Amino acid sequence: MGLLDGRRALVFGVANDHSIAWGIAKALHAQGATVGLSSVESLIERRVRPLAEQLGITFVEPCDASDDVQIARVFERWRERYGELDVLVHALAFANREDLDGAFVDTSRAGFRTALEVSAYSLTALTRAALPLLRPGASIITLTYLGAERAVPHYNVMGVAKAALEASVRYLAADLGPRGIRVNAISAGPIRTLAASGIAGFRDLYARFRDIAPLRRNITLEDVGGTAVWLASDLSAAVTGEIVYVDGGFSILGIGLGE
Ligand code: NAD
Ligand code: 0WE
Repeated sequence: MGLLDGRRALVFGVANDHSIAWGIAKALHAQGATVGLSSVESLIERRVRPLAEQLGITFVEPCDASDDVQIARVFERWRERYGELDVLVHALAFANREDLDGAFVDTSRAGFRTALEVSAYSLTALTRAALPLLRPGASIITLTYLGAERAVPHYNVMGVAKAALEASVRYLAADLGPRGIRVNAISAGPIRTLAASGIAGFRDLYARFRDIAPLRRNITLEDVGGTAVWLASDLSAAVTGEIVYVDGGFSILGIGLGE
């Protein structure tokens, strides 16, 4: 008996086996959910299909979350295959690389727009397209980071995009609550993924996290997957509009003196 037996889940944002989206897909699958994966076209055949095969997942569809035509198509395919949707996972973000380096004050209008469109608006776009398939009891989960609330060196415009994403979670939760649909975000501590690799300062931030966080360790895909299972299941039936911290307690500290 799994916590998610009979539930159907569509997970956006798989790039490789280090992706948070993949960690969540594995955790949902392990609890009995039927899982589908979506990613950008360029990653589908080489990266995502082989991972899907590991779990016997057959729904693997491309979708650029900044393109309404592709969004409409992926949910139409889902409807043809599975009819309804119980769990929607949004685990994607993008800002231009040059905006994650240097000073926030230098963010261009175009860079600001890209980060907000791909990383924040996409949650509302996916939610609206999914709505006809969602039933009472459905759960929508997105991923955010502490840089939404605090100024984290180099996170820059992504912090502004995550602030917009977190506000979107509250407005979507207020909109969809009357239909029995919940919307929450997981605020994860730093994890070594493709999106975190090669970023100025991430190495230091990752290494120091372990010495400062109350639990004195880094965050794993299993940590995030476990919380996603809880948010997807009826164990969290009265939880909506929340930002759930999966960060070993890092964000509760007034000052991190560490070891
Ligand atoms: P990742 O690189 O594995 O995943 C990011 C995904 O976003 C990729 O699959 C990429 O293809 C996708 N993406 C980018 N632009 C897209 C677009 N236009 N349309 C569709 N997909 C697009 O990295 P990750 O760390 O697993 O990131 C997943 C989520 O977790 C992001 O929202 C990120 O902000 C968040 N997050 C990450 C960390 C961390 O430390 N890694 C911490 C907290 C939150
Ligand atoms: O949300 C993120 C990263 C999102 C991200 C990463 C990239 C790298 C490659 C968005 N866009 C891009 N664009 C690229 O070209 N995280 C929470 C991980 C992360 O990124 C940081 C962090 C943390 C944590 C950047 C600076 C400081 C901390």
